[in-house]
Amino acid sequence: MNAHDIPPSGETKPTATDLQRSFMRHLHYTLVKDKYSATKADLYLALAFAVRDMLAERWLDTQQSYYINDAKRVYYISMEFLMGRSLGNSLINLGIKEEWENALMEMGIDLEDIAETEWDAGLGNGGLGRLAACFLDSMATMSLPAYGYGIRYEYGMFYQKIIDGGQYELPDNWLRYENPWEFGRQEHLHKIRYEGRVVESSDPAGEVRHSWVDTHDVMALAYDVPVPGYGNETVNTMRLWSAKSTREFELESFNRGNYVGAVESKMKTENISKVLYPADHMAEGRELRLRQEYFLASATVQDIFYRFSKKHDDLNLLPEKVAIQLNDTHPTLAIPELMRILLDEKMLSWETAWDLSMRTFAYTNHTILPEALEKWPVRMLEGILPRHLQIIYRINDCFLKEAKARFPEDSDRLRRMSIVGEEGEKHIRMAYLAIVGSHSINGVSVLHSEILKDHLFSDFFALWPERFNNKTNGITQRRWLKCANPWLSDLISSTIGDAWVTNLDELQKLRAMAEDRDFQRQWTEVKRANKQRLADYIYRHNGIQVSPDSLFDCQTKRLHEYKRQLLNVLHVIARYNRIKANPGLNVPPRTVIFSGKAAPSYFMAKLIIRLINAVGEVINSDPAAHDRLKVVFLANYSVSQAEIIFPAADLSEQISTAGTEASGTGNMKYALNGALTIGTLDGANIEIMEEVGRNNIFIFGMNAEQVEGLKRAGYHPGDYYSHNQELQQAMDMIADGTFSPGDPGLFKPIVDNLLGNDPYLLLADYASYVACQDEVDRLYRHPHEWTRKSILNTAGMGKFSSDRTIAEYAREIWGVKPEKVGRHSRRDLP
Ligand code: 26Q
Repeated sequence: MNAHDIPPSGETKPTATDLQRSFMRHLHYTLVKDKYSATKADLYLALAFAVRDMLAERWLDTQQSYYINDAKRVYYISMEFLMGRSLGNSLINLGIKEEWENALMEMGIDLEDIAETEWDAGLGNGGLGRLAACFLDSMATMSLPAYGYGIRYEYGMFYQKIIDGGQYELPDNWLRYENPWEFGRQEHLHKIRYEGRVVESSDPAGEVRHSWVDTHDVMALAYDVPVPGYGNETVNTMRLWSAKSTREFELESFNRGNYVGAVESKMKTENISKVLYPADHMAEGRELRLRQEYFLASATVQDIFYRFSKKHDDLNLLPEKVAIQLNDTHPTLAIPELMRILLDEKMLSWETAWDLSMRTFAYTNHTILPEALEKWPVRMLEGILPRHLQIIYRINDCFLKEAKARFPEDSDRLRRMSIVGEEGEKHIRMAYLAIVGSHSINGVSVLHSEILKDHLFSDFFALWPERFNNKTNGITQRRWLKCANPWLSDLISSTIGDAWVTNLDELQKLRAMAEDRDFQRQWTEVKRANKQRLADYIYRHNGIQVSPDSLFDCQTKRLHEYKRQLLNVLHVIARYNRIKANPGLNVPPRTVIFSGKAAPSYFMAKLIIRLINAVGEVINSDPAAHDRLKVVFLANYSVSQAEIIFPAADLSEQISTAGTEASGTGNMKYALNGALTIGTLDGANIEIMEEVGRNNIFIFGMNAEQVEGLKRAGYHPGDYYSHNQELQQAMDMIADGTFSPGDPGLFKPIVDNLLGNDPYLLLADYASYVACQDEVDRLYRHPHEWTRKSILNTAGMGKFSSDRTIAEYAREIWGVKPEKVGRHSRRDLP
């Protein structure tokens, strides 16, 4: 029926009347609202439903094409998908934003205004979750037969409030309002089993077989979200699982007569998909997290099997038809789960099952920080997943045999490599399980992949060098330039055409314009307008007035010691002291902007947030600094807030200790929007430098090798402190309560940490960082030079499109090819 409103995809664009009719129909019949009763949220929903209708035809056609042509599929399994808002992105990818803008304007409705009522889908912590979202966009745009599989958390990443300078976490009840982008699929449900015990028997051939019995079961219910490609007919699926108690469970427990008790335990089973863990590191073995990971792994593997089996009964075809990418170790239980199904249900031999499984799975590592590496106590696995523990032990036995054949007499090495760790409580090392069970292991930047081979996984690299490879991260230019920065997008497109939207290398053509004064002027005007927009946002949310003529110096990312927000703060304090000591000091005015969440249990990260706000309080209220320095902490960093910040930034802070940030992707988003980077030779910063040119980036500090060297030689932070007057003064102010007069000792732990056992060697890079910031000041005094470099940054970002990243995964790991979407008749009923 909707097809009566909006003509089907492809051929012709709908007229304003078509769009208005569809919008009004949803307002009246789907929402039952009129102009008197409709709220802004209703207008948003009516529009979302109308846009959704336009995806439906393509979505069905896409899935039907994959099915009919029996395409090889790729499954991207991730505990996190940080999608942000969908409306603007769908409009852009459908190529229909302007048409809707005009159609709504004729009705007196401002598209941007109602789009803002959409709640972010914040089902992720940070980099890893957003990478998954960018990958989905690229896979759809490149017409790859791909699926994202994740969990439909009822509560996403917490909402961050700043009260008296400190972080408070509020639940993100994102499903409170109707979510127009999801479709519950009651028929796609799988039973997920926990606990119970394993029974051994022999089959007719005399083989030992295992059955897993007396389990406690939960159902996984599918919710599908459309993922439209840009400018093509593809709409892929992101399938998120939601936990529901089983019917039997309900019948049984309710019949026992304890009604309230039964409801209580029903709620407990449904808790599995309740909340995203808000830590981007491993908080000590939380049982619920393990249950979540298995829930995702098992539901997804069962679903993959179901889809595969509709077309095939020869299991040997599995690796030819299915590629599974594990987004870090979080979904690694998919490996023993696939093995369990092949062995216990399909009755394959161990050797066959293992060979098929290995050729299907690939693993991406996103961190080398020891505290983020997943380890699960054997005791916990034994209770929750007894059959999987057996399988993991057998995987380990087979693996250790292979390793021993290759390294006989090297028992030290074998102990190091064992999937079962024996130090302290016996545990399973999930990264080793993922490596042993995958045919491909990749890092996310050149440096990071080298560190994996040379350090973290060097024993495995020695055994299987051919399995290791690099896939440098990327970002989707559709969201991070075209949607987020329409003014710059228009300027670029009117200058070099719009092919960059699907081929980011096209941006190179901007190089020729870098010195063109007229182009520079337009470039500056766009930046200035974006800065005004951010300044308004800052005023609305923080009540602080900042000048769009000041240098916008931004560090937005999770709060983490290794990311060294403290290095930035120390520089801010030193700068403030310079201004105080020399009231006539002629420095370009700066606004230093921070945003980011701290894991709720991460004491030091939360204290750093307090410090940033306290320093801001002092500086922003000091008339002496008034026209030269402001410090802003924006609450609740999110995808939609990031979309306002990136386009407005002059300077991007990427200052992690070399060797700690696996890649970074914010660094790419800033540079794409014309910010200059001040950064260390870490993660993808190195590759950004190579692409934009050494003269167009501010590099400081030790490289990864020097960091290693200094650690080996012995790091003595006290030396830096006592030999640098400015540094000493700044640290003393933190320690002595200058920023916490009511509680002078508040920030002492920060200084103690920096002078104690700081694994991130912050003080060692301080002098180099400040000198580099002085360079930044010098360049900012030459607006033409600055703008030239800004243009060259955008122009050099072609490599960092997630389209390039995905093309590499598709060719080198997955073996999947673009699948053209055909038009299929829908007049035939089943
Ligand atoms: C693990 C166990 C239990 C609970 C939580 C976790 C957990 C959750 C999230 C561990 C790590 C994460 C997230 C990691 C992450 O975001 N890493 C970032 O990945 C980006 C994409 O590759 C990189 O650009 C960043 O450098 C990296 O820090």
